Amino acid sequence: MRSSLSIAFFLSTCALLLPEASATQTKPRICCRKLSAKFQGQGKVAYPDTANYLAQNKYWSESSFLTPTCIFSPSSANDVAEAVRLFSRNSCVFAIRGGSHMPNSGFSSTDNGVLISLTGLNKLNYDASRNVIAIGAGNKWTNVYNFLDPKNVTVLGGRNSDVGVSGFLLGGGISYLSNSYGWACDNVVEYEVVLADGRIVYASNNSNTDLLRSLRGGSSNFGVVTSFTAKVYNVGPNASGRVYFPESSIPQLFGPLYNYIVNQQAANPKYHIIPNFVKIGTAAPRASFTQFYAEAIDLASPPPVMNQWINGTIPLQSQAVVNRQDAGGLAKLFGADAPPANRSQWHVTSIIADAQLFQDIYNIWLETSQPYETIPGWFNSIAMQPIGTKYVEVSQTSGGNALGITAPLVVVSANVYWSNASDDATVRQFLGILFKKIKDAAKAAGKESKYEYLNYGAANQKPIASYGRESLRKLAKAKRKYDPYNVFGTLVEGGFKIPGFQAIHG
Ligand SMILES: Cc1cc2nc3c(=O)[nH]c(=O)nc-3n(C[C@H](O)[C@H](O)[C@H](O)COP(=O)(O)OP(=O)(O)OC[C@H]3O[C@@H](n4cnc5c(N)ncnc54)[C@H](O)[C@@H]3O)c2cc1C
Ligand SMILES: *[C@@H]1O[C@H](CO)[C@@H](O)[C@H](O)[C@H]1NC(C)=O
Ligand SMILES: *[C@@H]1O[C@H](CO)[C@@H](O)[C@H](O)[C@H]1NC(C)=O
Ligand SMILES: *[C@@H]1O[C@H](CO)[C@@H](O)[C@H](O)[C@H]1NC(C)=O
Ligand SMILES: *[C@@H]1O[C@H](CO)[C@@H](O)[C@H](O)[C@H]1NC(C)=O
Ligand SMILES: *[C@@H]1O[C@H](CO)[C@@H](O)[C@H](O)[C@H]1NC(C)=O
Ligand SMILES: CC(=O)N[C@H]1CO[C@H](CO)[C@@H](O)[C@@H]1O
Repeated sequence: MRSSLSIAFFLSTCALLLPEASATQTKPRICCRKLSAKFQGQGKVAYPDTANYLAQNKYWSESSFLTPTCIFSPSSANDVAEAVRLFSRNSCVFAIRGGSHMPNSGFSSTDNGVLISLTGLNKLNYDASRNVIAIGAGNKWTNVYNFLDPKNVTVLGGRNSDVGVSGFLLGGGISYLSNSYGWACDNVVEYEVVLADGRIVYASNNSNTDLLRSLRGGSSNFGVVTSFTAKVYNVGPNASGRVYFPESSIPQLFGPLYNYIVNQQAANPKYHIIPNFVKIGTAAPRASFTQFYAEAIDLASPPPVMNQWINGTIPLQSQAVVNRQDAGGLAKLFGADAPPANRSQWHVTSIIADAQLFQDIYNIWLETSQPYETIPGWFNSIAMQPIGTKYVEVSQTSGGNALGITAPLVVVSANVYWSNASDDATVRQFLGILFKKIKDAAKAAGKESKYEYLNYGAANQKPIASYGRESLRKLAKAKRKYDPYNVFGTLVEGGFKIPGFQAIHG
């Protein structure tokens, strides 16, 4: 009954809004012209081959690069409101570019319409009395950390500082402080949002709480978020670093990793680890464990939860790097460590923690990737990141999120880089095969989990569908209320859609 309703609704939406085939070429030009007229003399609308256009049409991964008809660079929520109202009224296709780190082509980029580039929404307003910071949606985490580090406070943000604030927070957000405070999105107390009809609304604990919940995982389906107000934490001195293990040590890691997840994580919320396995070209694989401890520790004698990886019981490949750093500092370090990629693709699933399954997944990954490792520029990694009990608890006490996670799990994600566009199809095929095998192994072990983390999703995945019935029912209800004509499902062609509200392509 629900699905037939949404189909009927959806069809009426199409009739209202989808441009006719013959009009698809001229429509974006008309919208660009109208935008240029509305914002005349303000330098906010840029056309191909101009310096402004080239400056805003940059992506972390070259594979996201497309050629929008024009690029609109707002400097206020009002500017965004004017533009979105214009796009809705004229049925113009548009895309929203935050920090440009999502490597899925056509998500924060478009070939068929106007690109709204949020870079100019770069305000940072720290309110020490309320312990919050209002962050303009065009910021990258670097700007936020540079601003807050001297104040000795921090927020839950990217573990790589080059990542954008917007996409990260709208998909969830795994931060160095998540084991204490949950998903980064659980720490956003207010969203300023431009809806499809051009209204500017606020979603918080006191107003539009259904929108607040929907924006915590609902990505670009409800509006253009122009500002996020996030909780600020007084995190004291801290320690961090990264340790590498050689191939021969890898089998010894899975038992302790399982033990950490089920027995140690909840009791050590200040500790955070990113367990990652890396294969560069035909070189031997290695493990790379990034660590963060949000407290002053004796570096000569680290707490056992950290020491188990760095004291040599499991032989290391290279010296553990454990330094005093602030959260921003480590993220900035790793920002420099992961330079923009030529081509990049993520893929994601989740499992229930199990030591044997970790080992099996590692073996599957190694075996399945072997035939592909001669692809030029090959960098292939797989991470197993625990989402512990705190993540689940915190979202329940901070107004809820849309992710639908009710029990701890482990996010398993692959991230591949390569050089040539001619290898795109082969790499995507590889990731499809790899994740089918991983899911089959999890099922066989009785450890499957449906959740797919949106921010690590490939374009052909459906992460929002993985949030579960209860969450989808609430998302659909909020969708009908805040975007009744499904502008963000149809005119915004790219991005992960809510089932029943996706655009028809082709
Ligand atoms: C090197 C690297 C490191 C990463 N590290 C982490 C990490 O530590 N933790 C983690 O959880 N994730 C991490 N990620 C994943 C990251 O969270 C996602 O790629 C995220 O989507 C990036 O956000 P963005 O604003 O930069 O991306 P964009 O590509 O600009 O946007 C992503 C999506 O969000 C939409 N969107 C962006 N801004 C808005 C807005 N204001 N309103 C409405 N819709 C909007 C876009 O249209 C697009 O669909 C990392 C990614 C990379 C490449
Ligand atoms: C931040 O901490 C440092 C070192 O503890 C201290 O010297 C400095 O005054 C602090 N800054 C602020 C703004 O509190
Ligand atoms: C390494 O640290 C772990 C955890 O504290 C401990 O159990 C182990 O005995 C230590 N090994 C060595 C060689 O110090
Ligand atoms: C890209 O592919 C071409 C043709 O297959 C090859 O000649 C070239 O070396 C590749 N580029 C890189 C950077 O390896
Ligand atoms: C939001 O409301 C919930 C429930 O009333 C409360 O527990 C939580 O602390 C509030 N969060 C904020 C940030 O005010
Ligand atoms: C990869 O990207 C860099 C920087 O953008 C560029 O100089 C180089 O030519 C690209 N390589 C390939 C193979 O496309
Ligand atoms: C966020 C934060 O408080 N980080 C601290 C980490 O430790 C360094 C060095 O002790 C401090 O300078 C940072 O302020």
